Amino acid sequence: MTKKVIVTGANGQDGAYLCQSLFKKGYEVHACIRRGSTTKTGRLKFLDIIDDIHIHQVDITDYISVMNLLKSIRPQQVYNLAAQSFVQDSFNNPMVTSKINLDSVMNMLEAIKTLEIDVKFYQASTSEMFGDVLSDPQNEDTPFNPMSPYAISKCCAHYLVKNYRIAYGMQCVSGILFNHESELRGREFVTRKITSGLARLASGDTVSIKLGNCDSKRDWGYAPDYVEAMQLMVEEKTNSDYVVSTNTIASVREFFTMSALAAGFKPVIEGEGLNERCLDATTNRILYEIDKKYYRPSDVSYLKGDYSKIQNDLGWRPTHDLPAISEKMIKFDLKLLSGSLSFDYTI
Ligand code: NAP
Ligand code: G4F
Repeated sequence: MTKKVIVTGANGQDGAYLCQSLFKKGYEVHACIRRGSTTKTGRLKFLDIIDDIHIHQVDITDYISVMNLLKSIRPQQVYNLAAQSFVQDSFNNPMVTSKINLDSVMNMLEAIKTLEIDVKFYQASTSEMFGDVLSDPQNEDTPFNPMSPYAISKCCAHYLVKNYRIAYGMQCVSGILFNHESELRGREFVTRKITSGLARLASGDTVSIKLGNCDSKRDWGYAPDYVEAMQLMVEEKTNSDYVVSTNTIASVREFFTMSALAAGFKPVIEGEGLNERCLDATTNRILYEIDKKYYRPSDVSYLKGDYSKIQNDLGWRPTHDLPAISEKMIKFDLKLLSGSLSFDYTI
């Protein structure tokens, strides 16, 4: 029998790759997206799967809508990826962030419990929950120390999933995923902001990229690898949470430098703090400058994940290192600007 699966946040970076991967493996994919004045399906169209999956317009913050979705499909698997996922925005909109990131999980779990559906539920937890880290590297036993309304909402959702598992014996797991990027990453996140900005500069534009805290270090992986890890967690018999990461770190500054080299620049960094900037040694043009508006009220300065549990239990490991990811993103952004590729994830 074909397995039915619901993916929320289906037109997000991870959602689109996940729908594609599940469809290729023979699942009946029900993609849940939010209704807007224009319905956003740009990533699903770009991956050429829009006609292969079932699209449902559902606001996951609305219990009745979630209940009706689950009742009508009665899936075997649910991947809950929908979220207000931009940390910086969560400082400006903490209530919306909490509503989307927490209420949606409560709605899903309550509806599954009430309908008594035999379903495995996956929750998109995050390394941001480790926040101001209390041990290094971070693994499944590292205590949480969140530093933003986003991270706090994700901690609450994480504990909710754990509680439904313990209290009601429900099959629900959380993947604690470290940062993962790709050609389909949203432009507000720093990696894509850098690669799309560099492609613009390489194509002749002269307006420099404005960045915030370049000392920040992250454990960056490749999104298509990470959606495979999610599926391994859902397919496994036991209900276990897993860290998914690369166990390698780089600073924002280091990511910028490798991306600038991949775009054909010769980056030279000078100055400190708010006066830091990066020049191209060949043309003397400014590539980036610091703008304090991109600093966060409280930031996470360092994240490094230990993925040995998922490697040992489920055989998962990352297949892309950061220079390879950066190069893919730069090439993609250059093609978009040259017009040889067409993709608009905002529609
Ligand atoms: P993303 O690109 O921002 O996608 C999030 C999706 O959620 C968007 O398509 C958005 O729809 C949808 N959404 C937001 N509010 C909704 C609502 N009320 N009803 C229905 N859909 C709604 O995020 P991502 O990078 O794919 O991440 C997927 C999940 O993993 C998120 O939960 C994120 O917090 C978590 N996560 C991500 C990373 C990472 O590095 N990428 C790491 C750890 C955890 P619109 O397009 O209409 O706004
Ligand atoms: O790319 P970012 O916005 O990603 P962040 O905050 O780490 O969050 C992402 O990863 C999380 C997993 O750990 C996910 F849960 C979350 O949904 C999201 O996908 O920022 C990365 C770092 C930060 O320290 C930030 O302060 O880069 C620093 N940064 C420096 N300049 C900047 C900028 N970030 C952004 N977005 N824009 C800048 O100009």
